[in-house]
Amino acid sequence: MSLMIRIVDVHGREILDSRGNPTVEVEVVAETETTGKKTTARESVPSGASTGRFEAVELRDGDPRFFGLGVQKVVDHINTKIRKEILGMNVLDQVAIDRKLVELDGTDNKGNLGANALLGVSLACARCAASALEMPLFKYLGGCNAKCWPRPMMNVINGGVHAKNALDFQEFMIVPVGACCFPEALRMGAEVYHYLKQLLNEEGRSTSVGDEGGFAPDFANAGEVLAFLSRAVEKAGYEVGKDVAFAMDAATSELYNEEDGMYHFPGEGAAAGANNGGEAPTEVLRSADEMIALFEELVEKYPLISIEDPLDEDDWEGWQKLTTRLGSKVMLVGDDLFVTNTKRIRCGIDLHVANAVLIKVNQIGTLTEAMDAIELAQINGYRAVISHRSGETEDSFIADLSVAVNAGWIKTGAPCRGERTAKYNQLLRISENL
Ligand code: 2PG
Ligand code: MG
Repeated sequence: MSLMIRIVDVHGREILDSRGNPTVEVEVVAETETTGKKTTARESVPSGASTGRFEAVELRDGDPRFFGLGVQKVVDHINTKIRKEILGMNVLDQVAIDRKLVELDGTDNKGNLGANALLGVSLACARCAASALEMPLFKYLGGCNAKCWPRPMMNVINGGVHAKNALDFQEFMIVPVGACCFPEALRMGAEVYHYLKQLLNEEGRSTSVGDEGGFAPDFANAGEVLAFLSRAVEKAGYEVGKDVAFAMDAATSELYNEEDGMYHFPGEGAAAGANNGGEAPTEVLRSADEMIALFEELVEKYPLISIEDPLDEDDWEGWQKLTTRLGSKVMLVGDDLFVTNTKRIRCGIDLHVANAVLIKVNQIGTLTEAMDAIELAQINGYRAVISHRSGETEDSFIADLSVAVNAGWIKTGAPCRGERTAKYNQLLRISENL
């Protein structure tokens, strides 16, 4: 007879995320049948700013509270419709729970109950199950073969929609490729981060931080950022490329204009104007081919090992061309392109597009579907990069998930701001057991 740990309560509430916007938190209580022991676990839901068009729907109230961003309707769905159906289920039956959630919602995009309602319940059930079994979450999720620490991609320069600076690309990350273990990787990243701050200070540039904890000064373009980061790495006593490499999230769906089919760089244009003695800024525009040429140039010049969303979320043809040209040299990560959705990942595999998938649990809405996406990627030779959102909470679920699935990569911001360090610190704890 299999162990029964019955769900006896589900409770949702509205809390705040790292941007001060409302998000969902869910508590699940389960009772172990044989002992009567009750276990409570809690999970919360992150939220993106540069959301992909094909992501599952994050439901918001749209009334005057919190500028329309309240989640009271979502909380109500959790505490009524979802609670009623989930009560009595075995918390160990994650797949059955997630299927029930998807079925209850009944839409393709989770627009009925909200992916934020489903995800909170789904993750809280998994954490409750692990806790009831007195197992570390990563072991519960991954079993006895969970053994691989993820290399952190630390976003130390923020731009795009994550900061109010002139930098058009969204994220510039350092990757401590020379580290022997996770604590060393984190130390190296944190040291470079502090030297970067020193350098910015010395040059009178801003050291205020963006949504993901990276600095957000004005840089004219990607090349300028990567050159500056190289100096910070050297100043920290590391070798650029050998000890510390770079990664970018270009997040180009935010720059692409469907009407003219071009990528728009307003910040780069303004900087060029300023350098020309204050002439009126002319916006820099690039075609898909020019974007590919730009990335080829950057890869040639800098140890750039990973580029996320280098082209628009629906430009499959451009992605194909780019993958042929750069796929053997760097990781090409689909975020807005794949949205953690097995249908879109399958499409990418068939078209030989990209070679890595960004995994964001809230893009799809349940743990089972996110794990299916990881599995599909991995069995087809695609890397899985487990990722936070720009709006986060102190929750550290994704740290455990990254080890559970032996992903090998995690991106969860700068080594700064509590909601980012929560994940890194959890990985420090987990590393003691690896
Ligand atoms: C991204 C993410 C996380 P957001 O684009 O990869 O870094 O940003 O959560 O705003 O979509
Ligand atoms: Mg992205």
